[in-house]
Amino acid sequence: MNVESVTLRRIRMPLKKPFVTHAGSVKERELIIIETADCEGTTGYGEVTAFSTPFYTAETITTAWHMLTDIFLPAVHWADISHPKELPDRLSGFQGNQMAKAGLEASLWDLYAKQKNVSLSKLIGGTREAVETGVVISLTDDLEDVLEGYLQEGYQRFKVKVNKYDEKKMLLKIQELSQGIPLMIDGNGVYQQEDLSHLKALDELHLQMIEQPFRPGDFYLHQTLQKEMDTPVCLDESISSYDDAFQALSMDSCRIINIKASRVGGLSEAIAIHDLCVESNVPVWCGGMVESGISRAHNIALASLPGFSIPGDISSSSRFWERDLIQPEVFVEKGSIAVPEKPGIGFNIDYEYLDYITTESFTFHK
Ligand code: OSB
Ligand code: MG
Repeated sequence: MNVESVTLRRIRMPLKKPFVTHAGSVKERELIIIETADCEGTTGYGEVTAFSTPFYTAETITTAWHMLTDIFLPAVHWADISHPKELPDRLSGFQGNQMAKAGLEASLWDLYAKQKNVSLSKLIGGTREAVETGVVISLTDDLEDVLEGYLQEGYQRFKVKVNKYDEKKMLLKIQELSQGIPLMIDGNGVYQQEDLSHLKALDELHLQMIEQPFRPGDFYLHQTLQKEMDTPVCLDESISSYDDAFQALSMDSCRIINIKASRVGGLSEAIAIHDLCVESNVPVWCGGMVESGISRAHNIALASLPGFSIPGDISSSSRFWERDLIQPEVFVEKGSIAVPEKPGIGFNIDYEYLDYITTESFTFHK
């Protein structure tokens, strides 16, 4: 791939309004944008979607910066890398830190697709011209206010963050306002063993699924719930690798998987999980990380694979941002986003805005 340099930019993007879950609130989104350049000056972009604090997974933007600058970038023999899928193997001696690894791999995928003059979607075997999508309602959003706009954009599924034991009122209100659009909740691991019967009682709401009710790592409790519940269980935080997905499906701990390339350590691992789920007849959807357009563009390519048969969390740029980092911005119409046909991720970088929100940068030369 002739990688010459890798530039990291730490950025701060102001959100229109805070994104709130029971575990944490994001007011300003810190991210790391990674630019990989080859010897001809072609550039690829990726994004590290860890948060400023470890409320979702253990990584943070600061730990990812450290891993990349001090450990991962110097450890790779860049001259030997001929395809992005070789990166995970070169970094396999280092435990965890999936989001740092995934951001770097993403920048290589965009670069490689541009070198081959093909869209990232086509490169990985995407079959969709448009991806169907849903949107997430955060805990403090005013329901009437946000639902009206989301209904106009045609989102095909609503997902809500919940307050434990106070879910039902909110869900009934959304169902009343949302014209039969599928509805699901995301527990982010807030429930415990004593909540099994409480969760089972949610069957009466006919939710599309319930995402990550128990803590990551607890395949047993998810299995127990799925045995007793008609509503499909979907795993998010529990799946940080192909092996986790294999375990979850073998144990029937879930019937749906939310795939985030960042959570599983990169696009190669995400594709492997997708392929396993297709073989096992388990539908998947693409999760979101309150990310910039760069990561959103990668998600669109991933979600164009055939197994992504459920609308994901890929909202329009305007869901979170006054101004996004890409041109054109991501636009949802009738609940779908067109998959770009241009090379790589298929969006241009808004360099002026990127410079404006950069707080620190670092360039590694091979
Ligand atoms: O659990 O899917 C999650 C946002 C931050 C942290 C964790 C999660 C989320 C979301 C996705 O629900 C929000 C989005 O990007 O649309
Ligand atoms: Mg989730």
